[in-house]
Amino acid sequence: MGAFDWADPFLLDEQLSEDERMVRDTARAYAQEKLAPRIIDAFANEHTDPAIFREMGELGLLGPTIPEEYGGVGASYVAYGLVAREVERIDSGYRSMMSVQSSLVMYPIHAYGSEEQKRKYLPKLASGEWIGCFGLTEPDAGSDPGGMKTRAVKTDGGYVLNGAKTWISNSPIADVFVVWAKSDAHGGGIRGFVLEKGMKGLSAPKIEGKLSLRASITGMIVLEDVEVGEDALLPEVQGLKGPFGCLNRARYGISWGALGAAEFCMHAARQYGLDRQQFGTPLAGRQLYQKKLADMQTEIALGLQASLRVGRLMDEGRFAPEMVSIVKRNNVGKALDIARVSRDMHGGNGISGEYQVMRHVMNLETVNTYEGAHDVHALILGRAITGIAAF
Ligand code: TGC
Ligand code: FAD
Repeated sequence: MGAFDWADPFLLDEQLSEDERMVRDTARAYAQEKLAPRIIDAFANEHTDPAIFREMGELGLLGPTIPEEYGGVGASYVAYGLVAREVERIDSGYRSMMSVQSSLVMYPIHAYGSEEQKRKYLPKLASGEWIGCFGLTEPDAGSDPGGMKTRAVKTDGGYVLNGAKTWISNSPIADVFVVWAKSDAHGGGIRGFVLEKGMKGLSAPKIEGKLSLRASITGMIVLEDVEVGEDALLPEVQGLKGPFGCLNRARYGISWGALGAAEFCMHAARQYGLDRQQFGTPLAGRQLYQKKLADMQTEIALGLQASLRVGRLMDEGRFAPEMVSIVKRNNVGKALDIARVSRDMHGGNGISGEYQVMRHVMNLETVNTYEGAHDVHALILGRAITGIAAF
């Protein structure tokens, strides 16, 4: 008979390769030593520290799946998921900063870009010298990005872009903007463009006063007659499958990340219950308290195994987007429930910043909405099950 580890019930650790464990350990040490001491103040003061990109870049945590010749470390998607889990164990906002840079900016430049674009942008994005953002959502096109109004009009030698993107992670501090627009030169089809800070007509105002993801800056991207050359177009993709190809990777990473946040909340509730005495015994000695911990442990263990399986299939080139919808929807929804229950198990202390579980609740509300809202992923699966689109 084997031993049972309450913190790793299905022995996930031994299902990883040595390289994956090494990346995980690097991310864990960085997150615990450098991110954990900053987060309470950063969240309270709505402060995003751009130095975090350079620190992560130095350790190879940005775009880790990108090949070494472009500045990545050629890691597996399982390793990428493990990084997301360690970073989001501290805060979903820090994972957002990392995953936008990796899956939504570096991935499309690598997958759809020209050789010149790859050489120009990827090494600086990998090192964190440049910060990237991804503009898909618009004020009137969120769950339905096909309804976007941003337009690229062909000119001699380039394009003129007009439109507005909103709720864009990293945009106010970004150097590189991957923006999706309908292009008249391509029959109104959706094309990707790589824009740069300082271009005339391009601005990225901050969205103030968020009550969630406060350590990760969010803004708009406003495009007013922004003129770009032909070299700004991502040449190798056309249509919604361009942005969705990026979202598959980011959503997959989030499925791991959210469980990192859930693990933090479960571990915190366990410790709190062991330390806190009421009615003459530790709270952890009560049946109701133990049932909540058992439910948390079960969902986390099952969710991690599912993400590991999807990651392995991604590494083998055999994943389908619907698999990603299952793990994104399930793991984030369950993580949000776990964070809320952990908050309850902390009693009044649960609402204080010091205990951190309320921050995870507030963050996971966003994570449940972005990258395809919880119900939108249900509809993606409903379409796959029935053959009928119910969006
Ligand atoms: P639909 O007709 O289904 O598809 C249009 C074309 O796209 C292809 N496609 C995909 N390709 C690759 N991967 C996927 N997951 C794909 N899903 C669809 C499809 O094959 C088709 O290709 P083609 O060649 O036939 O044209 O499109 P639809 O308009 O009906 O879409 C419906 C729906 C609900 C699936 C989609 O619109 C959706 O997923 N909505 C959610 C929007 C979303 O996730 N937005 C995320 C914005 S970015 C963000 O939130 C970043 S937060 C990051 C952070 O801070 O961490
Ligand atoms: P809506 O689409 O208006 O949805 C509102 C509600 O209606 C949801 O509950 C949804 O599930 C439901 N709904 C929608 N359609 C249907 C339907 N057909 N049937 C039933 N119910 C439906 N976007 C980017 O492009 N880049 C980013 O970097 C980025 N970062 C973000 C960071 C933050 C902090 C936040 C909050 C958002 C970010 N987003 C980003 C935007 C995010 O992807 C969208 O908020 C998300 O896709 C949902 O769109 P929406 O907010 O317009 O909601």
